[in-house]
Amino acid sequence: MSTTFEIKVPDIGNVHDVDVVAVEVQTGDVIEVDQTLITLETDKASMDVPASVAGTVQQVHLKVGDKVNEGSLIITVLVSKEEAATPAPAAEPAPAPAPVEEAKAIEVAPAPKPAAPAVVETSAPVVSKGKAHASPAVRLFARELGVDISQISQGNGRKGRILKDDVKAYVKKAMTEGITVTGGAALPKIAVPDFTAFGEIEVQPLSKINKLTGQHMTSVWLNLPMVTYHDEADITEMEAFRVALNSEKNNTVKYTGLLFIMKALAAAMQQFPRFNSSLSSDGQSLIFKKYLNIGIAVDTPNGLVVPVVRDVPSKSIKQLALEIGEKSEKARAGKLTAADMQGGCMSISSLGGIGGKSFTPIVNAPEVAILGVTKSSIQPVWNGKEFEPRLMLPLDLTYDHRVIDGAEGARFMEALKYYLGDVRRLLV
Ligand code: CAO
Repeated sequence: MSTTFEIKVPDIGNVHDVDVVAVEVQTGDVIEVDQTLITLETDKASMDVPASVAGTVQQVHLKVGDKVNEGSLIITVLVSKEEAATPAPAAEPAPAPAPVEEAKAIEVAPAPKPAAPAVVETSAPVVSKGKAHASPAVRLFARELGVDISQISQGNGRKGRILKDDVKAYVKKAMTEGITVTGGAALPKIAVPDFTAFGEIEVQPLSKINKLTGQHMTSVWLNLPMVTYHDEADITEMEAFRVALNSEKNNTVKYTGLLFIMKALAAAMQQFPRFNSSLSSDGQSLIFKKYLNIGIAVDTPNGLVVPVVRDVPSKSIKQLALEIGEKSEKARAGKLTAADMQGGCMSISSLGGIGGKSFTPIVNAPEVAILGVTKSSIQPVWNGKEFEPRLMLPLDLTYDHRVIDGAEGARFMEALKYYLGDVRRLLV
């Protein structure tokens, strides 16, 4: 005697239209509890959705490339009465499926695959308390994630057996709540008080861009040892040239300093190729890029986005002006595609149109450096005989100190100043 169950996409948090990147089962397969059915992927994480009942797959309702939401139907399973009576619990409490006449929806808890399992201490020796009750496959899985399985006190399998989902839930907790792990401590959370105790408040949800930028910035801040080097470039001649270009008869383009900065940056990156590299994911090698694209941070009503301008060395200042105009307009209209924001080699964050004397921009990893720009101003500069009024542009170079050392950072800045000091040098 059998009955039919539907397994649907569970609560996957506040994300929508999530990509299906793998479908692990097909019609006719005999599946077990905990077996991965599909893998979902968002910009930031991927997660396996496991089966919470054993049985025979009657129909698969999804394919790779589909976009799903909470409640999307994954598979229909034919479950024997015996199996249905003893379902394994999911990692988080899920209703045990009771056999009923009509198809019943079962929601299973997704188990996020950590993007950075390094949060869990891996270097400390694994000291087993000898109490963990888990299969060899689950132990291997835990070892791969650097989890000391003895730290998981109770599993959700039969008789407290530790399941893969328990390991995943442990890692999830370590990443989000900061479990203290052997030999080290994860970050403590910041306590948020009840502000209503002090006065009226209004809560506004963050935009998707705000949230993604926040996650990325936090991960960069925690992973990269960054140094910011400050200096000023004398752009008096560059400015005279820029103003002359803007006032030329029949000129239809707006030339801003940013365009010259992009060209000068590209020239300096060609001179110092480490600035156009990325560390490999195992941190054992440097990947040098033979192309040179520059990301430009653009301020939009929804948050910060970084469209990428490709092949900067081959483009004229005029072409760059048109492209920046078009890309920043697209950015502010929320119309940039993912492709528009990929492939950057180094980024520029220019606050010069607003103000500032200096700041410490955060590297847009896996890039290894970023250039910050604030507002130029006339400064008295000693020319050997007297103080001369010169237009000085403050520059802030943040770099990943694992890739670039201080002397190279300083030399890079000198090269940048050299090109900006007289933009004719860019032609040589
Ligand atoms: N010093 C003095 N004036 C400057 C300047 C500088 N460094 N940079 C720009 N300006 C001037 C421009 O010449 C222009 O003047 P006019 O209006 O008189 O012609 C004005 O400031 C506005 O420039 P702009 O911002 O329109 O153009 P841009 O090419 O300099 O910058 C863009 C384009 C897209 C980078 C910019 O509009 C922007 O969004 N900046 C914010 C980026 C940001 O948020 N960074 C922070 C990231 S970290 O959180």
